[in-house]
Amino acid sequence: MTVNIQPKGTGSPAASLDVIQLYRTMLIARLTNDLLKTRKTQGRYPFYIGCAGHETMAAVVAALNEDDWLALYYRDLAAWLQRTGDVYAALREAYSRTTGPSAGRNMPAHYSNRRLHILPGMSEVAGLCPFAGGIGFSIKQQQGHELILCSTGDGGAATNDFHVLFSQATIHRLPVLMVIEDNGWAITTPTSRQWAGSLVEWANARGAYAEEVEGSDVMASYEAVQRLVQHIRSGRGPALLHLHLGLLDPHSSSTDIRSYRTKEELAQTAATRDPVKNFGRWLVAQGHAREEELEQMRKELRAELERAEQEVLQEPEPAAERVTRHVLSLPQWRENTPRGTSRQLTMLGAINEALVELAQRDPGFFVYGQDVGSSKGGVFGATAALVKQMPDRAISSPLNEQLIVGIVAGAGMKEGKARCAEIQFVDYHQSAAQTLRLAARIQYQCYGDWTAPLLVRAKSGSGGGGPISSSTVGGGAYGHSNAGEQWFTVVPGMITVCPATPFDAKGLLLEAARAQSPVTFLERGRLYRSEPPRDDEGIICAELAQYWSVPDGYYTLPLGKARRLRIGEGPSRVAIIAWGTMVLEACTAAMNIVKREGGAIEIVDLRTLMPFDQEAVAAAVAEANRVLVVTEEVDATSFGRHVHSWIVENCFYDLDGTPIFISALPAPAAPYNAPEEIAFYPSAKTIEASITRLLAE
Ligand SMILES: Cc1ncc(C[n+]2csc(CCOP(=O)(O)OP(=O)(O)O)c2C)c(N)n1
Repeated sequence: MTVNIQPKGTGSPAASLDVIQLYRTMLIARLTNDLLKTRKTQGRYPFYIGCAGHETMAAVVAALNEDDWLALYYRDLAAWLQRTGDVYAALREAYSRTTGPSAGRNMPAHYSNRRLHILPGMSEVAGLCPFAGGIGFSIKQQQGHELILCSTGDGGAATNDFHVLFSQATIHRLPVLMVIEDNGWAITTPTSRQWAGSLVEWANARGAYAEEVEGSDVMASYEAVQRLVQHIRSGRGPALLHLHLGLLDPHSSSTDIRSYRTKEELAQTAATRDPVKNFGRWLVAQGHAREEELEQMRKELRAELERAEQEVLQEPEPAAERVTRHVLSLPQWRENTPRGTSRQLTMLGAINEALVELAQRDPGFFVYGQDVGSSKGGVFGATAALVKQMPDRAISSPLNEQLIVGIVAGAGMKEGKARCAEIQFVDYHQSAAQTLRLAARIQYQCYGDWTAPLLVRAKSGSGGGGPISSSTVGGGAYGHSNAGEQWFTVVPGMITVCPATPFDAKGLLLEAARAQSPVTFLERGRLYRSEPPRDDEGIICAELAQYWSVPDGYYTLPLGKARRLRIGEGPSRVAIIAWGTMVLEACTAAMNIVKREGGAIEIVDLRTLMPFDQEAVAAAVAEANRVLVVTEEVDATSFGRHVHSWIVENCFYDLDGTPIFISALPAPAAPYNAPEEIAFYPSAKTIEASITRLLAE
């Protein structure tokens, strides 16, 4: 099937549009809609959401180039058909066939095709918007000639996600065309509840060129889009189209249309605002076609669709065995010996070096976050070296964490490689939580067609500098001291890393940038400038101190592999499972006990929290027969509790004593004042007391 696709780089006038072909595309969308609606009523599948009244989107896409990017929503079947010509996709998604755009995983009407630049459709209304901003950002960074169209409904225009896109696009003057398909309703809620005043005036006042148009007038819509596209392509920044439409069907197959719309309004909408009928009338009036020809086309297309449906029904359905496929992509680690000279470095120094390495090796790599482009290199100075050496790769963002994650995630999706978001304090990632979770889901939801490589670095954990035991208090308090792992390790599809030493921080960060799944890289604030831990007599822990020596240049360390540290001689008597700051606390505790009592204690530094190294944990427990898990998360549902529970379930017969769990206390966060803060966190002393108790059991 041929479609109305403009070749690259042309801005052809409306006259060059193949109007018959456009009508045909819109008609296929309507006929597919009607067929699928009927099949749902016949009980052939559980759900259908339609496009009737939104077929004008074919004309919107007809005004674009074939390599422009599309972030569509569930009413955009006509846009999909206009870009792909694929009449099978909607049928395949409805019948959940492996041949469909999501290989049968997503609900009907969620369009996606990486090769054809169509982003994976999300059920979360406007959930794609922040990613679309990231695609636009990447196009601009790479001086591409394309643009991205991002569509959503009038309800979608009220979401944070849409407002994030609007800010991304206007602040950075991105090549983004935002289309609000306003059909008057968000399920049963009228548009007047979604925004106040004029959307066009609002957008124009805030830096986007905006127009509104009656969408059932297809040619007027096409011409409006041409003007908006011209504005964007001339480098003047984003544009917004407020497209007024009439919704001809209920919201979805689960909605009773009569419960919120009157008979009269429905009849009026169908009579006057049906874009397919209106466009057909226009074609006849303008002499492009005769009514009988359009009717003949309708009959032929309906027959063609029914044949396609029969073919689709012969295609395979997904097999249950594949249910865990495409959840996570860990990079295949390649053995590499660091060749650079080693120097003593802080973790902050190691992170600075890793970011410069990444930028030098990958021309598209950048760090994006609050203050990261200042000469200070962000509030902690992690990008100071990057700013000095390659200033265009450290880009300061507005103060909006979802906006930050969206830019980086979208750019990573487009380029197939992770770019880096810096979240100043992990506590503040929360506005970005939805975008992060969606990024982690993308690979699964489209069965590996798209991935969302994304590196999120965040300062996390107790405030202050140095190990808790040797640096008194930190004063991080609320908003600056959350551990964070409890938020990320529960997200399927996400990798979570938390290094304890400078050597590991650099090697793991360099490896994390190779992952195709999103990585959250938790940097413990206390460890940024920390020295190696010491025992009560001030003796440095040599087993750990060696990892303050960091090679120059590039090296990587495997994700998903723990580091096993043995303090003392002989078989280990206790295994301590720890990560981040707690590795240092555990080393101090172990040194004190071993000095007093002899023997050995093993500390398993997980390094990667999810997926964690189950083999190393099981081996350490099997040797010591006693185990202790220590985390600085608060005592609620937490990652530490997960590891503890995994040990109970999987290592039960290796245990000679109760597996101990140590965490911060069950309170919202560490208070600012010193006595309460010290009481809040676990420290070497708490760990030491637990080891003594465990050994006496
Ligand atoms: C973030 C989010 N909140 C709620 C829902 C449930 N929901 C699905 S569609 C919808 C209405 C969307 O309305 P609008 O954006 O106007 O699009 P329309 O369906 O009218 O085209 C809602 C509330 C959802 N999918 N996502």
